Amino acid sequence: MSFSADDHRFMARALQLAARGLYTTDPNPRVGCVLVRDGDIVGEAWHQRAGEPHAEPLALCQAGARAQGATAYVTLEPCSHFGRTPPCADALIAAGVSRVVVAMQDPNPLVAGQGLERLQQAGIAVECGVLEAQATALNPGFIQRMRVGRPFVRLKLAMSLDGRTAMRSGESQWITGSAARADVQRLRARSSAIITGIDSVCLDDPQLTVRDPDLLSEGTALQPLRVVLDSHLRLSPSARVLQVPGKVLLVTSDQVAPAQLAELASGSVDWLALPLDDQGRIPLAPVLQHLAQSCQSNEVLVETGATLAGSFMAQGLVDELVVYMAPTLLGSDARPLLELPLTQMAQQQRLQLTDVRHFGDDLRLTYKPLTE
Ligand code: AOF
Ligand code: ZN
Repeated sequence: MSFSADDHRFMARALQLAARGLYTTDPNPRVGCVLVRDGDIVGEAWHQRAGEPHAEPLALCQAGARAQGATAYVTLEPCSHFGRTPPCADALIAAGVSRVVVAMQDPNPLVAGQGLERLQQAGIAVECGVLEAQATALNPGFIQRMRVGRPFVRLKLAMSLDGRTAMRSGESQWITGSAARADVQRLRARSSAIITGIDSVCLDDPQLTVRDPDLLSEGTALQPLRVVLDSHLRLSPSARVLQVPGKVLLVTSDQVAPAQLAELASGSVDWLALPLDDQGRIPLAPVLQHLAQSCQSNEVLVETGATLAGSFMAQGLVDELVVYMAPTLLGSDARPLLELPLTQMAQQQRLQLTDVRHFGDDLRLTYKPLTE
């Protein structure tokens, strides 16, 4: 299907609007909508929060009677189901739009093509696929959760020019500068959950919250669920992850007795007990499955040390690797980027470089791990 320059232009605008929901729509996708009549935008909106109206009814409300005969540009197929809100496909039909252009189908099995079908049956011209790659990139977590029942996993690491992440003692604060750390705040804010390991918690006592005043001043950024992998429940009741407001999920071995949790338990701490794998470690795939299925987690950020980070990578569970490289040398005694037990060139993990930027004096390198 070929799309006109106007189709591209108006869908680009709808994508720009959708991106305004980057930090707020969770667990819903980020969606934008533009209504155009006779070449003029007569309504435009984006979905802001789950439970609140979707992008289409907001744009229709702005357009009023001018929606009659208009073209609707939507970054995701309009929904056809009664969720927390009524079907958007019905709202578009009722408003009398004559054409609907969407960037991509909704992977939600409750919709999955049925929204487009309903519009077509009502006699509306429907086209799908304009700027599809950009629309997909906006919601990697929602799409992966709907398609395969797993969140999109982003592994974030900070290293020196010589590829080191911490001193032998474990000391690692700070390698990167303030601009890179502000960028990490944005990665946290767009994530549904942050996973870390008990060793990192013991060593750095992180809060793992969004604290950037720019993100909080809008009053909109949601705090991610903080997930601590702690097989033998070594977490101290005074750890900062437990002191700051927000939800924590503790993942332990199923051999940990519920009574052991009593000291840590509060309304904001949930517990997931799993049988350990044959190497005595928490199995990572079931943790991710739990996050997708029980917590509706779309994007998950892994912020942890070289050992757990290496396990995520070795098990093929990383969808995106984000490495901040600081202009410093930590020396050959310092810890490596990742613990990966490789011995032959044939075992190397190839990556595709997808983005490079700098934040202050630090470089941010984004990679997609390649599978053979
Ligand atoms: C749209 N437009 O702006 C969004 C859509 O519980 P609800 O009612 O908010 O429905 C959530 C589902 O609706 C979500 O899983 C996804 O399939 C779709 N999101 N659809 O037509 C929107 N945000
Ligand atoms: Zn909808």
